[in-house]
Amino acid sequence: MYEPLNDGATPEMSECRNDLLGLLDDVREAVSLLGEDYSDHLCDFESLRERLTAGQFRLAVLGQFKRGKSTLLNALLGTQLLPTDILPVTAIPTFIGHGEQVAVQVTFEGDEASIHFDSATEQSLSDFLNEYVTEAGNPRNQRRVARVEISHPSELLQQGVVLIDTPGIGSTHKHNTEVAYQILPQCDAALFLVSPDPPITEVELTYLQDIQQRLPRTFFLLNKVDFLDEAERIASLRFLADQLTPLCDGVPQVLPISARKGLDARQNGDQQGWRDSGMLQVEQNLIDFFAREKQQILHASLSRRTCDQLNGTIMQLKLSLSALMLPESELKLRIQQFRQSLPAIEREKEAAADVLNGDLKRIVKRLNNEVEALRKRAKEVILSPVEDYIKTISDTEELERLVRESVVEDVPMFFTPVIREITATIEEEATELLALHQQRSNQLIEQVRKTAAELFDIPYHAPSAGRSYTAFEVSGWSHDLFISDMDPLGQRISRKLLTRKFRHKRTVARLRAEVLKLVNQNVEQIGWALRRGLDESFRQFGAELSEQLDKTIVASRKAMEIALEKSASHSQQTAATEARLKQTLNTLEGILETLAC
Ligand SMILES: Nc1nc2c(ncn2[C@@H]2O[C@H](COP(=O)(O)OP(=O)(O)OP(=O)(O)O)[C@@H](O)[C@H]2O)c(=O)[nH]1
Ligand SMILES: [Mg+2]
Repeated sequence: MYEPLNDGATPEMSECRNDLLGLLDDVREAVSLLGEDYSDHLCDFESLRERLTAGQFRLAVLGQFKRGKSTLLNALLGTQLLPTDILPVTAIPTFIGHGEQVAVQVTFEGDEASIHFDSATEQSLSDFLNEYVTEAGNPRNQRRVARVEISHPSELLQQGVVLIDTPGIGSTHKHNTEVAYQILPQCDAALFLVSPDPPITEVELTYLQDIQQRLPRTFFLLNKVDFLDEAERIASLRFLADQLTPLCDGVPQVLPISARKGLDARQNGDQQGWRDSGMLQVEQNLIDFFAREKQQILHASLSRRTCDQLNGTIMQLKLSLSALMLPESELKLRIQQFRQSLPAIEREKEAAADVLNGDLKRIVKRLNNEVEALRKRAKEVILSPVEDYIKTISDTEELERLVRESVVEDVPMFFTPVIREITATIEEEATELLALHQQRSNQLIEQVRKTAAELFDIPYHAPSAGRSYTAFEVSGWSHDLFISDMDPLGQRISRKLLTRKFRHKRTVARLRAEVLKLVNQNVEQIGWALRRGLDESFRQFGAELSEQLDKTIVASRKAMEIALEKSASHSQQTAATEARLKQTLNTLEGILETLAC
């Protein structure tokens, strides 16, 4: 349905993608020879291939009902297209991808033919959507809609990004909550929306926990800040940060926005209004994120899923082959033994997670020491020319001007190389630590496979190399992040009230305090970004490992159950079937080796 115009991939990324595509084609060909028993596996590989060809990166807007998810997407698209209301509205996930013109496609469960709708008027498109995606138009999904896709010419979507509008959780429509959970495996990253009315709830925090476990990246937005005055806005952001911090293992960045004001501004071509609504910042962050990380996250996540699925299929093949030789009673006994081995593996998994957390704490402590050393150095370097001016310049206005100029220049000049330096040190340490964890976790996964393999007398070969891990990265540094503006207040008051000499003395004291404050703010900002990068990397890493292990266990168990079924039905496997299984097994093992995961 969508046209991926330009997926923003570098030539290296395109080459990687083509390689993966080629491998998936080979897998498809090999697995399709295996017939019905492996049709699930075939579907999984097909859908991976589709994702890869479309180059689609799926960013979902998630949150409680009525937080303004659909309004936010309308603002980003610059049109009142998705239905919004004060009552729970969105009932069907709606995928929005790039296309030359606005059009809607509705696909149904079962045999019903899909509907394509395009129209020149925004209103008729919106009315059409109302009938299919809203609770009012399509209560409890009576129309059996499987999927709604919108194509839209928005620039934001040009690089193969698909935005997903989702039903809100927590309303009286329980099925909406279910759908909001079910959509998670189809997403690559999330925009999590909350608002101050009421503040974040327990239900949202539980949902967020699930999101954090499954998705490598979540952005946080506090919507509807147009309801708040400045003090309320600060209090709301602080409260939200307090609530989110334990779940994010660090203080997350939350952008305050008004999606409604943003939408109004977009529709009226009001640039200042767009900026004031906070939506410009959201848009820029997203564009930045898509340019920097989209391809990497997508490729990594699809390669990982391909490896996981290949491992599952290979395991099933091996077990099928082994089960051919075993009597049913013996097979049952071995399945039971496998189950009994799982609690010990679960305990080891918990222990590995504890070690990972401990390492994160240690590295954060080291970082804090580095940040304190940086604070000391920054004070010396940035305050020193200021002190020189204070000693030599007696004209108060001139002093003020020179100090300001020097600070604006010195802050980025000092901090740019320093950030690079600290980042490199921390990156190196984090990468080393994570590589060790990777090894431990590979061993654990191997243990599951080995247990199953030994129980079923399958010759066992450990994979030649584990994946190397280099994902730690401090995200989002740019020069805009340096704070180099000093507080302009104070000067006018003192000019009126104080004598010249006294005024100069007061100005000197104020300038020193302001420069010091500025240094501290910058240092805090750097520390915060690095801590966040660490938290994010370790969290993502832990979640990935846990998922890999769980998948291995499920795949092994399923393979055994299928084998048992076969054995129970006494199906006579011919030599030809056995040969076919073996041949496919060889092909898939070769492909897995090429993928090196
Ligand atoms: N004041 C204010 N109202 C907003 C803002 N954003 C959305 N709203 C209003 O909040 C209500 C809910 O907005 P929707 O976009 O439908 O919310 P949703 O999260 O998509 O809701 P569900 O689809 O039911 O989960 C509507 O009346 C919007 O006009 C905002 O920034 N400020
Ligand atoms: Mg909605």
